[in-house]
Parts: sequence; structure tokens; C-alpha cells
Amino acid sequence: MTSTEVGERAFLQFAPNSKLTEISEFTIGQSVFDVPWTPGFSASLPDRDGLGPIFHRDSCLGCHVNNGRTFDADGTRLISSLIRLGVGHGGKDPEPSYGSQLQPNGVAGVPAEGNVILQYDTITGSFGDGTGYTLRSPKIVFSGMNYGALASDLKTSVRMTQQVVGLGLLEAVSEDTILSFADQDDKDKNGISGRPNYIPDLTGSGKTLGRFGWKANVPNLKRQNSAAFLGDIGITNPMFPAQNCTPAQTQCSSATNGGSPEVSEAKIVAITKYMQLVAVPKRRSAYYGNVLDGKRLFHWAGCANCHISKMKTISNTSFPLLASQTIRPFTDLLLHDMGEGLADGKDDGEANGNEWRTAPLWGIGLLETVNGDARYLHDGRARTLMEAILWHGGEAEKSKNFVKNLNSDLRDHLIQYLQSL
Ligand code: HEC
Ligand code: HEC
Ligand SMILES: [Ca+2]
Ligand SMILES: [Ca+2]
Ligand SMILES: [Ca+2]
Repeated sequence: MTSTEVGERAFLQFAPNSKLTEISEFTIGQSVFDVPWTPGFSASLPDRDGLGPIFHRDSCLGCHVNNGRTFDADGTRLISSLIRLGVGHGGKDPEPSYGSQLQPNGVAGVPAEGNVILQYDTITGSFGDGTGYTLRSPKIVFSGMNYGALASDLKTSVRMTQQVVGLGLLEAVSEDTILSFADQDDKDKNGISGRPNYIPDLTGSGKTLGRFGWKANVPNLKRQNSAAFLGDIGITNPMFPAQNCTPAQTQCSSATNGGSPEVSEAKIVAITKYMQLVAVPKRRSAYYGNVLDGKRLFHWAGCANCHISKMKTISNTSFPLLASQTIRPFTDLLLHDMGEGLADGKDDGEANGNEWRTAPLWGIGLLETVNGDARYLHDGRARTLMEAILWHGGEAEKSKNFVKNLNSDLRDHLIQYLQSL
């Protein structure tokens, strides 16, 4: 499941050893991911109508450009990053007028929910050798709210778009493997205590291990894709059949729709196969001296305690390509307390406001190539890989301090290693 393309199209490849049937599944699903949807009902485009009435973008690709990340330019309203909303204990319940996500766009005749921009406070600090750095800490500013005031006990979570590579492999890691990384009570006393997230099943009874999203807040790709169709594009589907309108949003509820559901089960299956089959780009300059040096530092700093480099997928999966593979995703798919600096104060499944899923690092060195520029961490606050490291706190405080005390050459080697992933 590794591809050799390392340019702008690095995240758009199927594995070179794919069978014809797999290539065909990939291509069909890719078109569902790429095509834009049109508002209302359309007799001429029956397979792409039903956009909104309130939404972010008209296609998956609109946010996941080149299957990578997009982020909104500083000071502009957020349409690529999401704001999750919640009220009540831990912010678990939907906001009464706006639901659990703020949609910044509406079709003609249906007011958008409102706008969000991020403003930044500057934080300064210095490395052990006295070199200074600045970090920026985001503040959420709402404006033009069209359905009344937001609840006073509102909790929010900003989420930047994630790249979508190697997800079928992550889905094919067994639960036992993931749980074997957990150390909830830190029995080995290394300061790291990853724990699994569990997400309530849609039936309301039972719960499933979470893997996807910045808080491991979604259990599998089919549910992730179905939720994205409804939440991000306003397209109803077999799993989420009701239009995304709250009782306060009457124009939304009475707007013409594109059928029920608006996207068929067959297309959900196709897009899910596509998401499973996007290959991981191969590493670059893996044996270059500085990179090998950086790799040693990555392990000495304890990064690999969370960003677990190597694991195996199960033997029994829907595609032979995904079966019994040794993969190097650099994640444990577990939640970690990352400290107050990164906390959003909002629960998600069993994750609390301080906890985030260890971000997979495979492909991370290609984000700038794929999207022209890159941001890091769940809300895109980090402008460089080093800024991302400097935000690590909580269970990762020791790792961060190790890096802060490296000299500038060694810091550079660590970054060169990350760039090679
Ligand atoms: C508004 C921009 C936007 C659109 C449109 C969008 N996404 Fe996403 N996508 C995101 C964000 C933000 C996240 C992270 C969500 C979270 O942490 O809760 C994400 C996460 C994902 C993930 C999980 C990746 C991972 O590493 O865990 C998948 C898969 C995905 N999206 C697929 C899709 C599909 C399929 C569509 C179209 C049906 C789509 N997305 C449309 C912004 C978008
Ligand atoms: C305690 C577990 C833990 C340790 C130790 C740790 N990380 Fe992380 N790392 C995370 C989590 C969780 C995130 C996601 C945080 C967020 O998005 O707010 C993350 C995010 C990142 C990111 C940004 C990824 C992205 O997709 O934007 C980079 C880069 C990174 N870590 C590198 C490192 C390096 C280098 C080290 C060692 C110096 C390290 N991490 C140590 C848990 C850890
Ligand atoms: Ca719709
Ligand atoms: Ca909403
Ligand atoms: Ca431990």
C-alpha cells in the first residue's frame, strides 16, 4: 500500500500492486469524493442534487484538496476548518439552535448559520540555547449569527481538515493491537497513559472503539464519510437520513431537497472503498545521515511512545492489499492528555477536553508539497513542525523539553526526520 509518487499528487495514488478490480473501486469512489453537489432538486443532475440547505463546501475535495489539508487564510472566515459546538456537561449535547457543528454557508433563501474567524494571541519562549520562538494561540470570534444568540454555556472545538492517506490500513489494525498500546494507569511509570476513545453506536445501545478524527471521535470510515456528507455538505444518506436543520431553522427544513436519501448506499460504499485504498507515499531520504540522526532523537525524546512507528494489520479484511501488512503510521490511535495549552474543554465520546488522538505522522513531510503550505495540530495553529512540537504538553511535556534543550543542529535533524516521513 505504498506509492512512489512524492509530488503534488502524492496523496492521490492507489498502490502500484493494486488489482484491476481495486483500481476500478478506487476510481469510482474518487469521483464521488471529487464531484460538487448542486442545491435543491435537479432533474438533470439527479445524482448530485441536495447540497445544504446549510453546509461548508460543495464537495469532499473542496476541503481535502489533493487529499491533503486545507486551512483558511488568517483573518478570513472558516469554511475549511470546522467548529464543533456543544452545551451541557462537557459540551456533549448539541447547541439548541445551531446543532453540533456550525455551517457557514446556506443555499439561496436559507441563511447560513454564521461566521467564525480565529484571532491569535502571541506567546513567546526560548530554547535552551537562548534562541527565541513565537507560538500563536487561537481565539474563536463568532459574527453574523442568523439563528439567535449562542447558548451561554457553549463549548467549542476547532478542527482542521485532515489528510486522507492510509486510512484503510488504520481501519485494519485490530482492536487488540490498539488496546495493547494503552496504559491508562501508567503502570510502566513513563508518564504516558494512552487510553482508547469509545463512541456510542447509532442505535443508542453499545459503543465502539474510536479511530478517526482528531479525538478518535469516529469508529470507522463508513460512519466518518456518512457524517461528513451530512455535516459538511448537507447530503442525507442511509446512515444519517434527516436533513441537517435544527427546529429554529425553518427555511432550512422547508427548502427543496435532492431526494431521500440524497446519496445512495452504493455511493457510500464506493467512497468508503476509495478512502480505504488511498496509498501511503514512500519515505524520502530515509538513510541520509541527518535523517538517521533525527530518527535517533525521535526515539530518545520519547516521541515513539505515542507516535508508535510499527504495527501489523489483521489478516482478514475486505481488500487483500490491506491484509497482514506491517505499517508505520506513527500513531497508537489512542487519546493522550496534551495539557492545557491544546485543550478545548469539550468532550467527544469518552475523550475529555484535554485529550487528543496521537496524530499519524506518515506523509506529514509531504503536506507542503501537496497543498503548497501546511499547518499542524487539530486547529492548525502551528505554522511549522517545530511549533507543533513546542505545543506538546501534558503527557508529552518531557518530550517537548528534551527537544527544547537540543542545539540548533540537532533540532534541525529531528525536523529533517519528520520531513522524511
Ligand atoms: C468543511 C471541510 C470538510 C469537508 C467538506 C469534508 N471534510 Fe473530511 N474532514 C474535515 C475535518 C475538519 C476533519 C477532522 C474532523 C474531526 O476531527 O472531528 C475531517 C476528517 C475526515 C476523515 C478522517 C481522517 C482521519 O485521519 O481520521 C475522513 C475519512 C474524511 N474527513 C472524509 C471526508 C469525506 C468522504 C468527505 C465528503 C463526503 C469529507 N471528508 C468532507 C473537513 C472536511
Ligand atoms: C504523549 C503522547 C505524545 C508524545 C510523547 C509526542 N506526541 Fe506528537 N502528538 C501527540 C498528539 C495527541 C498530537 C495531536 C495534538 C493536537 O492535534 O492537538 C500530536 C501531534 C504531533 C504533530 C502534529 C501532527 C499533525 O498532524 O499536525 C507532530 C509533528 C508531532 N506530534 C511530533 C512529535 C514529536 C517530534 C515528538 C517528540 C519530540 C512527539 N510528537 C511526542 C501525542 C504525542
Ligand atoms: Ca440536503
Ligand atoms: Ca449546525
Ligand atoms: Ca506508561
